[in-house]
Amino acid sequence: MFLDRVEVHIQAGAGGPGAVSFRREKFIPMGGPDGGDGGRGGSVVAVAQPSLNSLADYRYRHHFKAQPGLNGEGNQRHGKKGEDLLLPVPPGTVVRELGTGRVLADLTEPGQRAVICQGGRGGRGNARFKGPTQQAPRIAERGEPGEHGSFVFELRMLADVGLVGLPNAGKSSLLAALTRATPKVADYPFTTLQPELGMLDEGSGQALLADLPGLIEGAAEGRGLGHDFLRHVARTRLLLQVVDAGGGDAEGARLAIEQVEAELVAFDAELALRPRLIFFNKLDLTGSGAVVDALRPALVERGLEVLSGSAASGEGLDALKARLIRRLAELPPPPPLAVESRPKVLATAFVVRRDEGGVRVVGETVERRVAMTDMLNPEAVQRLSNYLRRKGVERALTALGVARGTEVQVGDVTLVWRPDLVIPRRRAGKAAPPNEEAAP
Ligand SMILES: Nc1nc2c(ncn2[C@@H]2O[C@H](COP(=O)(O)OP(=O)(O)OP(=O)(O)O)[C@@H](O)[C@H]2O)c(=O)[nH]1
Ligand SMILES: [Mg+2]
Repeated sequence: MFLDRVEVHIQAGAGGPGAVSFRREKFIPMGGPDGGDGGRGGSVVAVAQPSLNSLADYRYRHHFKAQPGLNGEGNQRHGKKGEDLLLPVPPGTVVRELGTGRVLADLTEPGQRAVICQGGRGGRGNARFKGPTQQAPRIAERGEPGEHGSFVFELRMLADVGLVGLPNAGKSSLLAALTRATPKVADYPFTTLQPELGMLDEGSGQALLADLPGLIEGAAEGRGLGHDFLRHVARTRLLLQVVDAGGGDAEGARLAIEQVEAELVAFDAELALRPRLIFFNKLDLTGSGAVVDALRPALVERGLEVLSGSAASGEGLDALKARLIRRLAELPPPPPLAVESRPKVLATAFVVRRDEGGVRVVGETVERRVAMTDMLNPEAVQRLSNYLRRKGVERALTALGVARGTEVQVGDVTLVWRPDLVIPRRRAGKAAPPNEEAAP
């Protein structure tokens, strides 16, 4: 089943917690801190895999989570890194952030990778908290939470030539006649329901052709099937506009050309500038020659190249093939989409607000700091208190009239607001007592 747009929800792994540990050796009763850092959490990484040609693998699975990093250990051993989670996607997949629509990656090259959510860094072990005033720190950080978010994977096929035209013009017949592809052909509109690729192989070169569902008026606004598929046209270097010349109705054919042009432009004005060939099809039918003769001069006047022939009889197809290959040789490959990175620097600002859930502090750095605090460790809680005071969170809570003992939500963590319990930082020279395990 062809699928070219999916929403995914992604969570990278959290970093592992750092360790609190002290060196213990036979004749060294009070060793220094030697707790190692936690391992980095696994990232979630999209990889362009040439064997795929649709996003069908994501039809039923939308949630992806990478492994967390492991705990740091004593003896300065760092925790093992969480394994990255690889998400294979077909080449041509664009990754956008859901909501903002920001393009985060355009995976055009086979094997190309993009980190979508970065794993959290490991928490620091107590060995790293040693300092002149802190000879025996009993503190370690928890790991940093992994990045998370909702994203859209969108496939924009990397074909060279896009076949566009009204339903029934003979686009699929042409694809079948020019390549080895075997698309469905039938005498009713909207036979083609999804893009189909075929490789045109001429001695002088190759071209990947994409047969698309027929366009009708309003396709750019979502009518018919055209809308979703127009984005595949966006990447092609050359458009092959197929026009039904059978039936002897020159006025109808002229309108057909205009209608398709209008839909292309309505979808993306840039498509008006895309190199384009007009191919009058069904030349085997009586009256078709007159249609071509009537319309050709005005088209040529506009700078368009006009060819004609028949997908059914094969007439004119050699010339068409040669022309396609020659034109493509002159056209540069389309550039990948411009990519914007997600902001890597966390916002330092925070707000304190009251809602039905109680009092909440919202702010990236503050939330991260709280998440990385080991709440069972009094020293760590002390440090957090100092941090919240320095940052002005305390002041903001007081200003809001938050009563002592109130629960305050920060990210996923609930804190109890007790400003009077915050003990000032120890002064230099009065280090914390060495821990009991290491004591003789
Ligand atoms: N006589 C004649 N009939 C043709 C020619 N090309 C296509 N047809 C017929 O036109 C009808 C439509 O052909 P398709 O190739 O399915 O047309 P399409 O443009 O792909 O149509 P949609 O997929 O519905 O948009 C079929 O009955 C074909 O047999 C041609 O060169 N000559
Ligand atoms: Mg078709």
